[in-house]
Amino acid sequence: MEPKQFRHFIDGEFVGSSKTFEKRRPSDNALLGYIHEGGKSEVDAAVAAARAAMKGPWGKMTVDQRVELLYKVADEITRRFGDFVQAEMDDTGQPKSMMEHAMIPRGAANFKIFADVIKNVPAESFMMATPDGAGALNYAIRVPKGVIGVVCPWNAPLLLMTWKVGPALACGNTVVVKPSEETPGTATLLGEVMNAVGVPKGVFNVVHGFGPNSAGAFLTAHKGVDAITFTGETRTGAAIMKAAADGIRPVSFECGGKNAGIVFADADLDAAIEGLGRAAFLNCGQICLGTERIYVERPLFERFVAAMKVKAESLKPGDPSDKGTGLGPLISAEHKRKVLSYYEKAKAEGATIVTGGGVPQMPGELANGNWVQPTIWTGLPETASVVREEIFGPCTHISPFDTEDEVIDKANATEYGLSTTIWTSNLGRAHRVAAKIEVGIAWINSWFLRDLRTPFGGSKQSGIGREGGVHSLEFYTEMRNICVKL
Ligand code: NAD
Ligand code: 6OD
Repeated sequence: MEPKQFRHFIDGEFVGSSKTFEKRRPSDNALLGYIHEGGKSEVDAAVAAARAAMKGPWGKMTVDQRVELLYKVADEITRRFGDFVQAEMDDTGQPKSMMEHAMIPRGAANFKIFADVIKNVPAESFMMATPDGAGALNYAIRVPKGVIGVVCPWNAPLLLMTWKVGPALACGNTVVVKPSEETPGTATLLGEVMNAVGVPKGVFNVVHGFGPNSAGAFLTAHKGVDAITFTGETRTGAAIMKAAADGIRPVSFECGGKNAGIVFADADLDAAIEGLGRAAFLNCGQICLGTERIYVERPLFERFVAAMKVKAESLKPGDPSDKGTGLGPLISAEHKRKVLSYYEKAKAEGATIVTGGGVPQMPGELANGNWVQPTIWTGLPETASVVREEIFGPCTHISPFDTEDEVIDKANATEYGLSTTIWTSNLGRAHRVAAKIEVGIAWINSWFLRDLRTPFGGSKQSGIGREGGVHSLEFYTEMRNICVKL
């Protein structure tokens, strides 16, 4: 495999830096390529290009023209589907089927949905009385915020980048994206797509690099960035918020979680196992909405644990491009060390290990990858670190509960508030419990079922603001009221 060069995309051109760092495949540690590390000068150039583009043809386009271009972006992603699947699979090591059925189609859908939203959004207006009797008309228009800094994580690179870039561009902004240092591939491809369909230069820019003292920190501190949208860890969000305070620039944050799954004894067990098996292990547990703690009503507890064990053990780790592969690796050796340190903590804290807890035997070159076993624990108190802290691995703790109030209290006893998933055949109880869990998204008898028109985001330390459908417009546009004296 010839190593690739992951260059920045600035003002419609791919440009390199003198410093680079290695990108290795998570599945077998093979060298995939070199990522160019952006510093202050690359960020300055990208922000300058983005500011200039606001004044160029992009800034003068009608909504219809922008919508048409964004549809072309989505269609070009679909035309180059195989390239996107391969790039994301190389970067993350996750199974090809997930790339084909979820990650890459969502990348295209994120452009279409926000193109449709901006085309159809109504404006508000008010007639007011005036002393001379003639009155006045107020109407609001939405204008772009300007240059948006987009800081992305590695766990669903294209999906999460386009979830921000789609609405930002639909609203007429320009963007400078800082992809995760772990996953450069699809951001680079998206630059090619933008050029292929004729998005004006400077509208979409990418600067690769790290966070602190690197591209991420320079971008978020840059005075030429008008607003910052970020997905990643809560403590990174806190650092970015400090940078954004200078210039009181608005932020939209989607951060970490420690989401509770709740299973009542009247739940459809097979459906709950299917849903919670995905919530615990999909993407090797590296989904912010996933479930690292599950509470099961006592009469169902033993059967549930036994069935989840079967589910976990049925997930076969393997080459991401093989059809039978059900589990990918963790993103990096560093993340593997973190997850395994929690596996050790669970043991030290007295957990019963129902399954997993270690590293699987992998054949050939795959033995060099970042593999860990899907793991289930029981028997820990609510104070245990694996029950309290976000691990971001394929692991979950299952404990029994006796009453509705008890499980609501347990689910809410966390500084996070991203999502929950509730399983019951009693719909009255489902609605009642969903309304009481302090989260941005509560799923009932489902998990990660997404309608892109709905508000998405986190409560408490899981985020600031909501994106999705018209809610994205709150962040990506400025509302201006125009008052006309008649
Ligand atoms: P991370 O916070 O380590 O990194 C995210 C991005 O921030 C990267 O591009 C990184 O380079 C950059 N960054 C780091 N420090 C920075 C700084 N000081 N200034 C500017 N940029 C900086 O997160 P991650 O490890 O890439 O992703 C995993 C985390 O993301 C988990 O906590 C997960 O829960 C969270 N996440 C949340 C959602 C959500 O929708 N709520 C979605 C996906 C992931
Ligand atoms: O579905 C989405 O829009 C979204 N932001 C998903 C986040 C997944 C986190 O890992």
